[in-house]
Amino acid sequence: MTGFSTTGADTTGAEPTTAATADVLTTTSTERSAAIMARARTRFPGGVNSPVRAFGGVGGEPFVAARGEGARVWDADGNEYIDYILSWGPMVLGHAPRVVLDAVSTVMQNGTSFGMPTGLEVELADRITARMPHVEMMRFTSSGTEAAMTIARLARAATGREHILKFEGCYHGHADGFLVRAGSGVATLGLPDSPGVPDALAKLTLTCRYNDLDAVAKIAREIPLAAIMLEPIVGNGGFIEPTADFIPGLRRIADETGALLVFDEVMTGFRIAFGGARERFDVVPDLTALGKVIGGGLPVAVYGGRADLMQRIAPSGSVYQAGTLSGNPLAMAAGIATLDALTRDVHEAITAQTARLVQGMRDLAARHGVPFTASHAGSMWGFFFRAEPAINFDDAKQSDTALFKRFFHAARRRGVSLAPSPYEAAFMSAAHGDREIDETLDRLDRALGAALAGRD
Ligand code: KE4
Repeated sequence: MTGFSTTGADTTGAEPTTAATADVLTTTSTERSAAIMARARTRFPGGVNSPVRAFGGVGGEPFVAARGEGARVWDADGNEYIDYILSWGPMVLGHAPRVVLDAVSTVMQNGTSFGMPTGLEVELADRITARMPHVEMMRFTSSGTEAAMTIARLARAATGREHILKFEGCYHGHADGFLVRAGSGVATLGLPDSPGVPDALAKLTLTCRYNDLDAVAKIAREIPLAAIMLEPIVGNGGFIEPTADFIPGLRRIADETGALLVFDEVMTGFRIAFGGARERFDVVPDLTALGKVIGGGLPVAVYGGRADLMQRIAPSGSVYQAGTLSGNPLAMAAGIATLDALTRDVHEAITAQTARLVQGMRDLAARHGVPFTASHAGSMWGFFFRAEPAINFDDAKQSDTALFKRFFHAARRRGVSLAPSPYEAAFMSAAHGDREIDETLDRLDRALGAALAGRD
């Protein structure tokens, strides 16, 4: 597949500006990045506005982004990288896609926020329901945290029950009740769970190991659950897929015990399948959270599902949730343009590129003789330095995280931007053409050799 040029620039022929032929980036310097971070540390905790960006999981100086275009990002010192963080999932078309820039530029001429309904919200909602018919009714928020926390509130109101079951390593945003054995930055920083969460609240969140149906059945029989909530494919404990019987089993247990089944698809939505987890696993949840891709890089998330449940949300019902910038017209425009460009054919093409990268990584790891497992679902992928696939977060934690850290830095030095944590998934975009995949595999091959030799 040639590069999906979404920025107007021909990404297939462009010569990378960094000396990619050298083994490591002939980096100009890191002075500008370091100077920015020195100032940032006087303004923000850890110098960042979200913990995982601080590189706590891998050490070293954080990446200070300056610009992105297609599959590539440049740091504040002008070093170029092929990017697989992609803003932790949203940039499914690549950075600065022309279709999104044009849509947002057009809409912003009419104003940027009204605090009133606009037609754009309905346009984006129609596109979501067209691909996920189980999301019969929905409500936009500005973050996945708001979407997930409201689902918890709604599930408790609808069932009259208080306990929610989540899975170790899954992350559903930073609302108090979810910071219990969570994944993502909580796991990356090895936080025992977050101080400040009242015990009385934490006790209402039960956890068990992902893929452990027996444990779920036991808990659900003993304690009335408002909801069983999961990432249909874990992206916040590293990339962990469900066993074949897991999600159908959760549906059965939820139906038998009166709990609601909730898919947190903030990360998996429009990535693991064109129609998300319902299409991939043929299981219909009662409620769903979405985010990231549906905002095309602007702050958008949504919660929705069965209309009879959603009608309980104010002002139709009495379950309260609100947001000043919910349904923001610029964010709606970015989401509409993204989903319109993300056709089934484009999704399949990105999936094929992801498959090529994952297989290429398996092959290079085998050549180096290192225990390695990698997998993907659609345009979301991940890997661990361990021999067998991880089926739960305990498995993920037993991977070779020391080698991951060396590999991460060696890859960065060779112009590949991976997530700075073994407990994060990676992503692919429509802008990653054959050239980017080939360059990536060559650079990662050399990076792994350096990491195994203890070199940078
Ligand atoms: P936000 O509040 O960050 O928009 O969404 C929270 C959230 C909810 N559910 C899932 C499955 C998620 O992956 C997320 C956020 N994902 C992380 C990446 N692992 C966001 C990156 C960050 O925290 O900086």
